[in-house]
Amino acid sequence: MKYVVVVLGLLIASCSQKQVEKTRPNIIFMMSDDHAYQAISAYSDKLIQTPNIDRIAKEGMLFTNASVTNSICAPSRAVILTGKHSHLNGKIDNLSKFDTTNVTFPQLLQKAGYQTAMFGKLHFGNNPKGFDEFKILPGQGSYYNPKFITQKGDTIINGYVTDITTDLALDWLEHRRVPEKPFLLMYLHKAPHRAWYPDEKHYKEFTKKTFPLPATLFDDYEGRVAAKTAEMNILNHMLLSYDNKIEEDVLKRLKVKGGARSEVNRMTPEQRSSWDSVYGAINEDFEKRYPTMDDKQLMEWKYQRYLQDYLGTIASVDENVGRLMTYLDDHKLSDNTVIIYTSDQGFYLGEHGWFDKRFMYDESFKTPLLIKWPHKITPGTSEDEMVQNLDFAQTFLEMAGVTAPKDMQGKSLVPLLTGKKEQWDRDAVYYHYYEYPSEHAVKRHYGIATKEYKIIHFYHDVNEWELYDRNKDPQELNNVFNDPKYAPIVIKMKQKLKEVREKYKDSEALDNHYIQLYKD
Ligand code: SGN
Ligand code: CA
Repeated sequence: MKYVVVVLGLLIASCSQKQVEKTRPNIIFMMSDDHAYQAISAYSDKLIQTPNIDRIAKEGMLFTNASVTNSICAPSRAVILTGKHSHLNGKIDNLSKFDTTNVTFPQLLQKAGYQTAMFGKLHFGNNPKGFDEFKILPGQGSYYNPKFITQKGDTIINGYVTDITTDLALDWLEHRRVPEKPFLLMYLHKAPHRAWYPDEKHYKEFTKKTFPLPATLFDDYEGRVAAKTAEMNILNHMLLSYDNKIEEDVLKRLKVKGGARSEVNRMTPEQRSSWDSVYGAINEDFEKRYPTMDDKQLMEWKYQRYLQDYLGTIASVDENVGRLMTYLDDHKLSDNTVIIYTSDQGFYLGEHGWFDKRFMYDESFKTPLLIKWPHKITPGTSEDEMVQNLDFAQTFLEMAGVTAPKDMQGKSLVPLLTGKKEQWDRDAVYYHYYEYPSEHAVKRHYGIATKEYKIIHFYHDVNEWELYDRNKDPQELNNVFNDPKYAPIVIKMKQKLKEVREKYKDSEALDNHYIQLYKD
């Protein structure tokens, strides 16, 4: 009898434990690299259809005012993992190594019983902590036949990076997932990072397309000192070889500065011959047309070439997001899995004549954010509150019932996700970019955005202020900082900026510290 009671007791205990596990959701964090919200049809269908990514918003929430705190790759990832601004987590730019003494949310989830895995691009210079399994790309990684860093050493996997990243995630879900545990899966795409190499199916499709020109493609940067000196203009700084895939021989004949197209050298003979069959014709056509092109025509030609390849890589991302979601459906995992889709920052798709990111102007400051959380989020909702990548760590910890460390600086999004908007009181977000002097020559700057205004201070080798009226001038073409009509707003915004810097523990002393570090 005693024996029966003990066995029964154990059975009840293990059943209730399994039930407890089911109450904590699985979390899939999907992030692409440089994916502009302009290139997700849930935001705008002018450029591309992304039905699978859109499904996350259809069944969940679309954030229309999500931003990053520092619009560049590795710093954004460090903010996401630590829930702390760059000036406190120390990863201010892409060049320095991530300080692994930082506590990250995956470590905390792992400690709380989550099974954790990461696949794809991290870009930290060191391996992630807090993961049961990881297979990550070294640095930026490659599109074709990429190398991966694994816990068992480096390996080259033949194929296309976006498909492979998904294969790795599916293989882990299928063969190594522990069903009794909730899981955290970080599924991180390299695409659509420069230099934009689509797979065969999508370059065949996208090189035939023509896209509408953005209204600010020929921006003259009047009134904006740092915009004028930046080196990311499609006409002047995008490379015909590396970016637009014009062969060196063709450029030599046209007497235009050349450059390497290193990714083609990674291709197998079959991949290369298929590539050349499509891009060879583009080269022939360009060689004929180039001698008669003026600057406007060349700008428009480069813009079209840019978008064809950039969007082609996104079509693969969308299809692969679909593959992963179908797996979840087929294995009855969708119902208890939170899916987040975002990018490490936004990107310019010709707005202001640019490619790349880094600035606090909207296209690179804002980032896509779509979240699906069955039974919690009302499907098909849209949210315009100012949320940031800084908030993700605390959000995931709250979803998992884990108390966040006190020194994390974001705010859990759970109230916004679950219809308790009255608990949300943020009225400004903070931004600080550091990587200068560097590629693309975007000067150091910090600022705040409210729903109505944005104030930015460019410092280091300049001392320039900018103010934008976000409602009247959404394209951010008119810097009204010196307009007397806005003098009272300038006073208010400067005061608010000071308060926000103090709140987040940023300071001139830290600005100088990071300038000094950069020199050393
Ligand atoms: C590379 C790119 C840049 C890009 C940075 C940072 N140049 O250096 O255009 O701004 O990455 O991107 S490239 O010649 O190597 O393509 S980030 O997403 O990693 O921050
Ligand atoms: Ca990036």
